Parts: sequence; structure tokens; C-alpha cells
Amino acid sequence: MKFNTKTIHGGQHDTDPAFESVMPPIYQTSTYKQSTPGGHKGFEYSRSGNPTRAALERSLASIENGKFGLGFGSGLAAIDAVLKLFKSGDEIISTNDLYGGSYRLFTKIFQDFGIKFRFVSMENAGEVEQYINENTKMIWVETPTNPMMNIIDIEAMSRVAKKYNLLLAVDNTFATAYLQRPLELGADIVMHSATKYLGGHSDVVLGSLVVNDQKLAERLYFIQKASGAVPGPQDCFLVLRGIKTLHLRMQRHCENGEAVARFLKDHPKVDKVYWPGFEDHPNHEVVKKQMSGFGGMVSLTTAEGTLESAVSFVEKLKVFTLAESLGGVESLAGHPATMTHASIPKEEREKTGIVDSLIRLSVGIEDEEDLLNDLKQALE
Ligand code: P1T
Repeated sequence: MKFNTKTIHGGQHDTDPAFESVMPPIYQTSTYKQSTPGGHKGFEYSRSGNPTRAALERSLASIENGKFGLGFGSGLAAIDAVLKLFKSGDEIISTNDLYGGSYRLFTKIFQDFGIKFRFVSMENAGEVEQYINENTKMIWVETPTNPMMNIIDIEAMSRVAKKYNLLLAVDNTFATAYLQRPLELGADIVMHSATKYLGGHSDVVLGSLVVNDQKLAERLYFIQKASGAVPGPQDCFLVLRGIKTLHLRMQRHCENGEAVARFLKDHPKVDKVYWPGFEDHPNHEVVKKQMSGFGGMVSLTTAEGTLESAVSFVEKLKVFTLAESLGGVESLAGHPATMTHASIPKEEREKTGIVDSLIRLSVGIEDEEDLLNDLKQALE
């Protein structure tokens, strides 16, 4: 099956043996009748398994070209489950430019449980080797990074991970399986905030993991069940519905993202524009190798370079909505320093480029001209 068919049909056979409904039913039930203790039809309690969630988990595995999918109550709950694979004394090497909530989970929760995190620049995979020691267990990659749009070479990183017998996990939220499939490039775990492009309509919070290795899958299923951060069936249904149009939406996100990035680059009121499609992006060659398009996320700094100029710009936008999150059909603007990345200390933030004048745009699928006119009036 090709990708554009998998989004609609992947793993979606026999979801309703009773009535053959075309869409999987929302099995809004916490429990299932047993004929005798342990005698059930595959589901016993909805924390350990629910047919709507199972349909979503098969769909997620299918589009990532992986074997096992797992759904969670949020993207962070999915990351939380990955971190529970480890124990006190273990070390994890993470990219130094990543979603602020992931950084907060690493440093404010799991660090206190004795797991050590090293945040490093990953533009050159070879440089990561110097941080590996006998306690290192995993490399955590986000690419493109949120919000600086840095690109990490997944294949090169997987060679490093394999050399030292480490797990490689990739947060694929910004690209989605439509543009980039980390498991095919050698990653062991692919993670998503399905809240974003997979759901696609800003109406659900959900997270996911997909893996190929059976033992790893079994351990993650155990964590999912034992810790219990599972998504409800209604939310699983919404993400399943979102995935059916992922390929169409991503095409338009990419087109509009490119139009916005090129428009901003030429605008005198804009200083820097971060978008992986620019020929002079520092890792453009890797982008072309591992992604089939450039996505709908664009960051910029104002020419004035002040907090006030960034705030004034986002307040003037009319078609773009000032809001946290990304990946929905509607365009959003965010101010990372005070919103999504406020939990990262200012000195750390600024080292990676998250300055006060930085604005992040999630370019939606509206009419291109309306989006450009909106940016123009807000800048001028
Ligand atoms: O919000 P949640 O579904 O828990 O997902 C967390 C998460 C993980 N990884 C990446 C790359 C993310 O962007 C996010 C969530 N990000 C936002 C809410 C945001 O506005 O950037």
C-alpha cells in the first residue's frame, strides 16, 4: 500500500465485525463482558486496550511503516512512557533545541529520579560520540526542531546509536510520517504529539509511539497499561479521522509554508527566517535526503530585534491566531520565549536562538493570499 492509501485504510480492516461500519465505532466503554474469568474477545478493560484505540494504533504503525503503535493521553505522556524504560543512573543525550515541555519533563521530573540528560547540538552526528559513556542509553532527537527548525541527520545518528548499542528516539511531530519516516532511517522509536498535524484540527490532545522491535513494544505496552496515560476512544476516533486527510493537508501546509517563508525573507521588517526549505539552511542537504517536503512551520525574528516588536506583530495578526500549539488547519502564531519555551531558562534558550524577538508560525491551509496580506499588514 502507498502512503496516501495507508492514511485511509492502513490497519483499518475488521474494526466493526458486528455491522461492518466503514469508520471504526467509538467504543465508549471502560470494560467488557467475560464469559468465564479471563474468557474475553481480546479486550478486558479499556486502560489495557480499547478497540477504537487499537484501530488508531494500527493506523499509526501503518503510516510510520512500523510494526507496533501505541496511543497516549498526550505527546508528553508518550515521552513519559519512553523515559520509564530507564532507571536511575542512566544517561540520555538530547538535542539542545526542543519543545519546552519535553525539556521540562526531562529536567524537572526525570532528572530528579536520577536520570541524567545532556543537551547537545546535533547538527553534526559525529560530535555526539564524545558525550557517550557506559551509562548512556538513548539519543533523543527532535527534527525539525521546535522552534528553530534545525535539522538532525537521522540516518547518521542511527549509525552512532547502533555503534554504541543505544536506543534512538525521534520526535516526528513537525514533519509527520508524510514528510519523514524515522524508522526507515534507523530509529528505534518514533514519537508524535498527535495533537498537531495527525489530529490536524486543533480539537484533540493525544500522543503516540511506533516501534519495530517486539521486546521494546512489549515493554512500552506494559508501561502504557501500568502507568495508565491512555487516550479516550473519542479522541482516538478524532485522530483516526485526522490521519485520513494527512497527505492532503500536508501538501497545502508545505505550499503555504514555502510562500510565507519566502515572503518573510524579502521583507525589510524581518531579520532572520528559519525554514528548512531555504537553499542556505545549514543542513539543507540532509533535509533533501530525509524529508520529502519542508512542512508548514516557519520561525522569524523582527528586524527591530525587541520583545515589544514581536509582541506588537503577533497582536496585530488577524488571520493567524495567537495561540500555543501547531499543525491544525488554521494558521497560528506563537511567541516561544513567553509561551511554548518559557520553561527553558533564558540563558539556555538564547544559546539556541530563542530570543525575545522570535516568533513561530504554524502556517495553516487557508488561502495563501490572505495569509501573506495578514503578515504584511501586521509587519507594516
Ligand atoms: O502537547 P502534547 O500533545 O503533550 O505534545 C508535546 C509535544 C511534543 N513534541 C513536540 C515537538 C511538540 O511540539 C509538543 C507540543 N508542542 C506545543 C504545544 C507547541 O506549541 O509547541
